[in-house]
Amino acid sequence: MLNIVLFGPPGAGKGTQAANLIEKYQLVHLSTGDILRGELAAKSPLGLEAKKFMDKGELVPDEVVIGMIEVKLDQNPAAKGFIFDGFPRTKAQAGALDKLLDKKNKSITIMVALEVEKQELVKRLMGRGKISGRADDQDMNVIENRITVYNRETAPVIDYYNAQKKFQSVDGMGTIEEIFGRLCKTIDKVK
Ligand code: B4P
Repeated sequence: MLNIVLFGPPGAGKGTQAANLIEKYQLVHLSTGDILRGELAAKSPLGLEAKKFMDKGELVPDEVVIGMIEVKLDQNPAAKGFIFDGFPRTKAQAGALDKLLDKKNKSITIMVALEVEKQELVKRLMGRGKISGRADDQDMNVIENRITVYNRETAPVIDYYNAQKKFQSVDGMGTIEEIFGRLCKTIDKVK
């Protein structure tokens, strides 16, 4: 089984690369951002609660996203593996994910972190904001806060996987194809 944590700051290309990786390795894509936006579009109680955090560029509470991931894991018992995109975003989420996987006799194979310069992140997010209509991509203050929250709460997740010798850094600057090539090379070494 191949279980990949695809990691990086907002706008690093996680969602973009996950779409290519699931096709190549036949994995199930679990994006907490996509799941939350789905709940938001459906105006579910969970979505309406999450909106308060997402609109400000803050993280949704750990217990909410951990519960969502458990449901999705249980919905895919025959999966060959998973790509966790945008999750875990805190050390508490990383610990909870290990516990969940352990219960099912599974584990994370590798954590790949896309490294992208801040100026490029802002450019990509503002670019997407113009076409997607995503509220959190259209306001410079919200984008700045997402990057600050990433540095404060999410970047420490690297230490968590480094301690398990599962962390790999990948250059996330360049074309989508170039970055995909680098990711595959890194993943193929541990597959
Ligand atoms: P996410 O949906 O995870 O969104 P994201 O961090 O903005 O990155 P995404 O992966 O979608 O974008 P990508 O880099 O592919 O999170 C949104 C919000 O949900 C969070 O702020 C938080 O509130 C909440 N949330 C989600 N998960 C959570 C969790 N686990 N815990 C708590 N809260 C959580 O792409 C960005 C743009 O760049 C795209 O337009 C793309 O086309 C472009 N791009 C990609 N690669 C490129 C390249 N190589 N060159 C040029 N452009 C490129």
